[in-house]
Amino acid sequence: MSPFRVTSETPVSEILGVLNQHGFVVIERLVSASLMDQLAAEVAPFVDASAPGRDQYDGVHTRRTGALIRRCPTARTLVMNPLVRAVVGQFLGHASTYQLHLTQLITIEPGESEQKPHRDQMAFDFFDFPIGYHAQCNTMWALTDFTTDNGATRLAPGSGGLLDPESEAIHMVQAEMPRGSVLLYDGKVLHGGGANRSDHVRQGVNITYSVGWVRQEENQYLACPPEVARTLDDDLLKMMGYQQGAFALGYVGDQQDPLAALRGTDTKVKTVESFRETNESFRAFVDGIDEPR
Ligand SMILES: O=C(O)CCC(=O)C(=O)O
Ligand SMILES: [Fe+2]
Repeated sequence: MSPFRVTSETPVSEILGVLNQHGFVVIERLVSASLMDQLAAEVAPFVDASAPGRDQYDGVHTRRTGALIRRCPTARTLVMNPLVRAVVGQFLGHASTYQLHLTQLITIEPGESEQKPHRDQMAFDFFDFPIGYHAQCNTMWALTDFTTDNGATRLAPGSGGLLDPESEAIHMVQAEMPRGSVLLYDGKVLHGGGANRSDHVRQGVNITYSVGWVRQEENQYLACPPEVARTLDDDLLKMMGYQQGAFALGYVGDQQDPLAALRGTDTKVKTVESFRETNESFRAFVDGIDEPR
């Protein structure tokens, strides 16, 4: 794993270099054990209430616990972690905005077998995004240590191209990492949960991000109802999708900004003109619009 490992001191450009080259990178010990203790305590009752998966893909010995923004205040700090946002913001910087895609605690219990290798971008109805186009960037935070025995995520370095998932030639490595570390991986890299041959659970907080123009995997507007959303700060709400995803996406009613609508004020979304600086295609489009007479 060493070529894929960095620290919180590593410059963002280097972290991006590893992510771009291999499809994933591990930042070791990015948050403290006490933050993870707090998160574990908040989420524990919901894990106990989550049913195991119904098929081999979800994992019949795996519990998936979502809605972490609502249920687990400490997960909000992971979603908004500055270093992760710096990396993801640049990785998905080709789009006008990026957003939270899902939050899910994945608890792999003893006896679980390997999950089928897959690319997470298949969630978009198996649409074949062009090889160089990244629609999402994922994180897996180690709530417990991740070891080869307890089911650390398996990944195939450099498999973001056209490699056939069924191919025998796929070489997988495991993202072993101590508690508090985070694995970042793109939506194209082949990966899957590992088998848990140990006598204890493996828990990872899966928080993923996508470009602002796709549908989110977890419905943030219902997973976190408006009465809770109104208690959250603006930056987190924008990340959850209370923002204009692109010039014509996500408005409410008469072109009202979604965050303003939640707060009960009446601000219009930005015009197409305001996207001129950020996007070459917008620039060309806006330049072709006649001035009002
Ligand atoms: O639990 C893991 O290590 C990976 C899970 C995963 O890749 C998924 O469910 O999409
Ligand atoms: Fe996955």
